[in-house]
Amino acid sequence: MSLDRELDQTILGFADIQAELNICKAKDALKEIVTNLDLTPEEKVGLDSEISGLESMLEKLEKASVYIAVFGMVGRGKSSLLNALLGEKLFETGPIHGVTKTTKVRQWQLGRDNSTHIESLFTNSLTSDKLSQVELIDTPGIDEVDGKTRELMARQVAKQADLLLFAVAGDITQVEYEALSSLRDAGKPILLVFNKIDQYPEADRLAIYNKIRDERVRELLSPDEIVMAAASPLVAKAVQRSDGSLKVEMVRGKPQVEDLKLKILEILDREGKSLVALNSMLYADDVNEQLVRRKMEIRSQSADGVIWKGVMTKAMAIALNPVTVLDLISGAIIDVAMILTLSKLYGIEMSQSGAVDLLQKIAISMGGITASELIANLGLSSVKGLLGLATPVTAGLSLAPYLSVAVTQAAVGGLSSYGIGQITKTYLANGASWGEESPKAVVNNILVSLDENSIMSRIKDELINKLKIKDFSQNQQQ
Ligand SMILES: Nc1nc2c(ncn2[C@@H]2O[C@H](COP(=O)(O)OP(=O)(O)OP(=O)(O)O)[C@@H](O)[C@H]2O)c(=O)[nH]1
Ligand SMILES: [Mg+2]
Repeated sequence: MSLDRELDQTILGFADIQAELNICKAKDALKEIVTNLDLTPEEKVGLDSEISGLESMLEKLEKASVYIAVFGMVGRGKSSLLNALLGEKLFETGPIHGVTKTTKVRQWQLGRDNSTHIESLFTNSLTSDKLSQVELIDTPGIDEVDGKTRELMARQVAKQADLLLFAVAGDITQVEYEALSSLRDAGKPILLVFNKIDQYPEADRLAIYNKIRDERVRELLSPDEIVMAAASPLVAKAVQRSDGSLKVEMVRGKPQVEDLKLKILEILDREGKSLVALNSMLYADDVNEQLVRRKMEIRSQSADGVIWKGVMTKAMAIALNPVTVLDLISGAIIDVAMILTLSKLYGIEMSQSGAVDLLQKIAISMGGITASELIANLGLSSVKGLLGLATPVTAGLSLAPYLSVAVTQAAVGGLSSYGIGQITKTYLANGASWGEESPKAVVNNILVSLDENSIMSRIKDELINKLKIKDFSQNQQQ
């Protein structure tokens, strides 16, 4: 059997090493590779941070919990806003000021049984998913408790929260400004929610909004941190009197909190908490189309982030690892970790052996850039192996040719992970199915659509940057 075939077997004949492939061991294996390499501290930092990045991502996915707290003066609709987000009246509300006396927490329930078409794609997998949750924290009005206690309470809650909402119901007062300003000090993302907009005619509402934005909170908040809502709007309804005549009555209408939901989602995404947000929002009621589309976009962006992380981890491992066979094994471990991470992102339960199977299937369908091809076509393995084994990576003079080979090889390895990642993403987005077509056709379509050159040069650039290889581009051109 040729060496290339043997290597392919190593990758594809995973049955034997499946047992080894749990995430912990993968991490250990990667760490060991790093430790055993004769690397400069600088090089180590690069690889270490990649590995721990992937690690912490996995951990976060495993036990992520996000806290969103609402603040504001009494009666501004804090509890109503949270209820509107929940789609359920879990927090007590009422016209008398000071309804909420103490801080209360409720979980934003997942897995509600009111799925729309797109939601149902994920339903099976998510209902049993204890992964991520969003906790909503309601607080008493800031003018309900005395100054010192208020300050202390607010600060404590703000410290635990990942996102702060501040509810107002019109132009903001001095007390509100001061509270907002001290909350800003907590260093958490804040949304100022202008609630009860149904109480103002359109023109007034805009005037107030503009005033808040341009005059009141200019120094504290950027315009996109302000959002309008009506948590519990009053709407006119015609009702029939007993004598048959009609009268108009004000009743509670449907909450308008879509903009708020979108903003929350955007912020959590920016803070690297999108997964959690996605899962919950996906199952919150009244998810409108816009929200669903945005969620799909964000999910896709997060997936691309995960893929890129996998790509660079793989590229780094290959670039810094002088033993080709190990490259492939650790490379496969990284791919498996990437697949598992993506499956969690898409809320699709997948065991490690499931991930290995999927990788195997993809690798077979990919053909073109499987491991053996990557080594054989470039004819780099021996060069790299020789250089890598003969001299420590850091041995001055030999570094440049080694790196030039290593970086190219790493980029090819990274490219294959990129392909694997994109294919996995498509598969998962389709509800863990290849759809109408054969896996091979799906894989081919995706591979054809990849701009290999630009992906490879992006990997190389980032790699060179990470390894802090100076003058490398000159070497490469010679
Ligand atoms: N018209 C209108 N009324 C609202 C809206 N949101 C809340 N309300 C009403 O405002 C009153 C106060 O709402 P809550 O949610 O209890 O306000 P809160 O800020 O939690 O009040 P405290 O707990 O007392 O500090 C209730 O009667 C709500 O029905 C809204 O968007 N429009
Ligand atoms: Mg309340």
